[in-house]
Amino acid sequence: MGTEDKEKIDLRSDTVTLPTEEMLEAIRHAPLGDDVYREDPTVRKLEQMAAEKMGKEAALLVTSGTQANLVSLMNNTKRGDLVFLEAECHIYWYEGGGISGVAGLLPWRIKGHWGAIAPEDIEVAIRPKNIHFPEPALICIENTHNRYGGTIVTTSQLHALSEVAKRHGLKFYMDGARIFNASVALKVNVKEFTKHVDNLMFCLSKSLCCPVGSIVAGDQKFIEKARKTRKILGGGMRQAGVIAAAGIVALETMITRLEEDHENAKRLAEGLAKINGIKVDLACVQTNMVRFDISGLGLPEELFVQKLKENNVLVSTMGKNSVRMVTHRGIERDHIEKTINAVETISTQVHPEK
Ligand code: TLP
Repeated sequence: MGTEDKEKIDLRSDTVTLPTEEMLEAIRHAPLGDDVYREDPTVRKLEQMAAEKMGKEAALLVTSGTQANLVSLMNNTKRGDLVFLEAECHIYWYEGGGISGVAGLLPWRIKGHWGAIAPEDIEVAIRPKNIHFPEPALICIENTHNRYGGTIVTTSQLHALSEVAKRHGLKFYMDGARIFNASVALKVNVKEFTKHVDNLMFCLSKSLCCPVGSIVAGDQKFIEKARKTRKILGGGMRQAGVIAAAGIVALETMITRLEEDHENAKRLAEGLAKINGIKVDLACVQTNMVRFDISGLGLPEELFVQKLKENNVLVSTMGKNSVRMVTHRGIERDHIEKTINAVETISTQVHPEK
């Protein structure tokens, strides 16, 4: 949670997490060098650890999840190519249109079920070679899926999509910003997810609590090219060991605790589901997010957010009548109960008769 006000329950995102004491200590003592010259030993160590964890040949530290996606999009394609992605994905919704504006790609959105695109829907979208058509190059999947409320694309769904990609000579990429949440929730090694994709990214700066940073992982050639692309995009960093040091601690200590966040999200969702005017699909609550519908309250979402803020609970909206709460380190059971009570109070204010 933010430092400025300890009373606030900040459920807007897991990006608000602060580094742990151990991370700050590691940053203080990290051996450093110029990483553009590849002379930062701490960055090298993190990249090697990350590659091993992901079961890929190599990895690259980048500044953010958005930069990781952009570098990967550019690396897997050439300008003018077509990219298949799920209709609600982060790349399309929240990355400033970089997929087209910077990478020069044509996004082809396919509506999925809770973030998983049906392989047959991609098959239908792929057209035969023809002088009129843009060249299809890449399939992107997001795991866990943000706008569906942290839902998991399972390993068998990934396998089926990878078969389509192979059959049509397409690359397969995963925005795995929260892939460790999926791995912990399903109790399967993260490599069971990553083995199906050619390359991927994950974020250090979300529920793993690092202050900055994401990782791109793939084969040697891909990562070599990504290093150049990152430089072009202004992401070549110098003594980046100060970032990597926290990343190493995150990979060593912050993964298994995600289970707590998932339990808290479940408890939160169950509590919210009982409140008059709130609709939650409990089956969607699979990791550390709760997305719910407030249309039954008859309040515009901005007003609902404002009222919660007055009760010291910060949340974010995901569109009309839709609200998102994200659990993370620093959110305890007590905060969950207080949040449920705050929503209940709002509901009683707008529906006093019930
Ligand atoms: N998501 C943020 C906001 O941008 C919405 C959040 O609070 O959830 N992929 C996925 C699936 C993401 O959820 C995010 C961030 C990113 C990429 C981008 O990461 P950053 O913020 O590091 O650029």
